[in-house]
Amino acid sequence: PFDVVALGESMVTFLPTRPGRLADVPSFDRGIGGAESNVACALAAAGHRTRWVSRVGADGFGDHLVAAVASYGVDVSHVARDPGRPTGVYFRTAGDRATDAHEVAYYRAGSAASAMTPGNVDLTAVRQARILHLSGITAALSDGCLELVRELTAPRPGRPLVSFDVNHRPGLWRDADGPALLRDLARRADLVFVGEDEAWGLDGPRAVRAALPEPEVLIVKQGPAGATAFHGPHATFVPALHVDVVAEVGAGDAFAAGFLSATLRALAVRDRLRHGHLWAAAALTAPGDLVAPPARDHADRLAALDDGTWG
Ligand code: KDG
Repeated sequence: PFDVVALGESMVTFLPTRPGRLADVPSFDRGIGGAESNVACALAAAGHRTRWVSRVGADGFGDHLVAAVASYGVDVSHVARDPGRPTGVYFRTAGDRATDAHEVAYYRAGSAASAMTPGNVDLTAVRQARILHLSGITAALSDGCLELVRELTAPRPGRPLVSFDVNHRPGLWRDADGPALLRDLARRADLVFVGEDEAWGLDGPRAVRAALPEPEVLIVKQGPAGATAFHGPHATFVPALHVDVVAEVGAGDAFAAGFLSATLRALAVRDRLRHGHLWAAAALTAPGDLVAPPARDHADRLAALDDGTWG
């Protein structure tokens, strides 16, 4: 099996070539994004065997996405092409440093990936994994996608370890049910990543754990302060690194990938969190959604520092 299989929608991304509002910026650089393929690409770049499962249009953007993800060493043999629907794209600004406000314009409604269902995705190929990585974004895309996430998180013998990043994207949910649905899905996973700012209005990591007791490992990300992992009866907090943030988008995916990489290497929970922060720091200091992770020996040396770096 693969170390990690990730399933979800990816998009071609367009980032302004200079600061400003979408209304004003005249030109954009092309990149790729998509929370789950970001995780797959980062893990593959770090030497883990990974597969990304999805659907894209039979169009040029679909060609680009598949080729770009494959270039990281990710298996794309189960990315289907849909001749009747387009590949999603999106535009975003990096954000205003002072106000942290950034604009996101999705063009993904009716996309090939949003038409995924348990019937048109090869579920056997998805389950050929030690870890199956999913996110709440997929649940928001359509009824068929929600059904697919429900199917993949349902208890069954031999199920891979299910990793679920809540990734609440308010702009994608069509009604007010989003948060409740995401909570139900998170409770079915083995390993959950959730940001404090998307944690159902709960106050602090312990309150989040009390509301989500089921997952074997629950990671509550506390923004620039750090992250707490709850595992069995234990709670481990590791402060984040201080970096000059260029763009926050993609940092959560990098954190998840770093944590999963260290999990696959059977490192201690404290070191899983440290690797999460190190990979996130790489993403925070680069403009795109998807950034290569730090080299393993370099990250291992940084994770082992005992000089106050880690509080
Ligand atoms: O996590 C980063 C993602 O938000 C970005 O790459 C695009 O998947 C994406 C989304 O749906 O917002």
